[in-house]
Amino acid sequence: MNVDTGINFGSSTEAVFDPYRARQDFPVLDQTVHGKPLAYLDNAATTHKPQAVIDATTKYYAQDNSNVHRGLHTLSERATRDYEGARDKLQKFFNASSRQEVLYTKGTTDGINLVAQCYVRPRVGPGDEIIITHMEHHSNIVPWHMVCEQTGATLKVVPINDAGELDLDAYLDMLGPKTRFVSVVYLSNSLGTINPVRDIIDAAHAQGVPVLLDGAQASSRIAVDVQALGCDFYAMSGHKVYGPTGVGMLYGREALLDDMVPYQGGGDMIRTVSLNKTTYNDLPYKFEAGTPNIAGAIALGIALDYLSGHGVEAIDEHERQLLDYATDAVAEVKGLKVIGTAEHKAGVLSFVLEGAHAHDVGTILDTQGVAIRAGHHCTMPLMERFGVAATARASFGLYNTREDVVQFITGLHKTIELFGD
Ligand code: C6P
Repeated sequence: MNVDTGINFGSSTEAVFDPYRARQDFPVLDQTVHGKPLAYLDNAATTHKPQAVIDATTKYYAQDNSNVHRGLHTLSERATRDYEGARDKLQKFFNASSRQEVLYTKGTTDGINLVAQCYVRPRVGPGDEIIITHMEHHSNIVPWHMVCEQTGATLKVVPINDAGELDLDAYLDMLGPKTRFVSVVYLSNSLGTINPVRDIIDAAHAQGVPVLLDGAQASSRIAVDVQALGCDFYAMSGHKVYGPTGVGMLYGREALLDDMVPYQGGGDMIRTVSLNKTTYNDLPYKFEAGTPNIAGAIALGIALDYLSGHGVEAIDEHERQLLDYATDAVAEVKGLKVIGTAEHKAGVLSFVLEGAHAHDVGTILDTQGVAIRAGHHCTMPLMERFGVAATARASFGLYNTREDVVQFITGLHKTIELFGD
């Protein structure tokens, strides 16, 4: 199928990436688990942090700890400079057209909820439709259930095929005069599918419908340019791009953000407050009530520097090679079925093993020093679609090597040995 995933495959062929060298930047990898070297293959859940990110966090607390935008003293000036400097890095990394379009959040979940409550909720009512897909993370389902309950709007769900690819024709049929919003995952955490987001956005825009992209998994694996994609909102999490937990970004087109009323009130988001009236601050501060995760934001900026230093396209190429290698290897494992075999896929290998529950697979692999995730991965409707309660999932990061994959495959054979034929 000829689809537009928004990825330029042609631009990265010269990049050379050395995971063995990169590993040395991640102190957590230098340990054994149950007497075996750690093979960390749970990067879709969270990525580890390079020393530079850890150092940036320590430096903030050790040298600059202060609130931002408030103090006139030196420490506060330094904290504010670094915190706002990280916003500039986010703007550049995702190519937002201005820093006003870059909002700090707690992460992807927080960003989607903000859009659901501040943009969509006031603009929909009974009979209106919101479109998501069958492969969404709960973070891109539950906020829409809430909006539908609050407003009487209806949730429409784009089906997927057995490979875990969207049915684009069904999507185009679904888009219509009642559609008010589309919210879609760019790269599925449970399947690895990369969705044709450019096609999805173009079709929605042709009907005047705005689109949010859930970029939780895409941001470390695809060089994302929000202007080139044309998305209206883009949500991501710091901890999935080798940065800290508890911080992330919501990109929004300025015209839309300008028109939105914040749903959280408090310090920093105001221009004036009297006892009976508040006027709001300018963008982006209007949506950033309260003291933010200052150290997290600064360290997120450092994580983006780190990613840019290697080049996201080079990292993606490396992860694709590992994914291909692992996919070929598991094809030889008796009784193993891969869930998610999309043509356009990255980063994630989900599977079920005949005769063994995914949790048992995860537990036995842990005894072999291999960290994977087992469960529904916060995608219960997707598990139901594939008729499974759970999958085991190996997900790759920039520091993984072929040795990690070999350790994983060896662990799988051990699992089969323990569970018998
Ligand atoms: N997926 C996983 O193991 P937060 O928790 O806000 O940082 O990210 C939520 C989220 C949203 N969308 C997608 C596609 C995601 O993968 C995630 C987080 C983790 O797959 C934890 S459930």
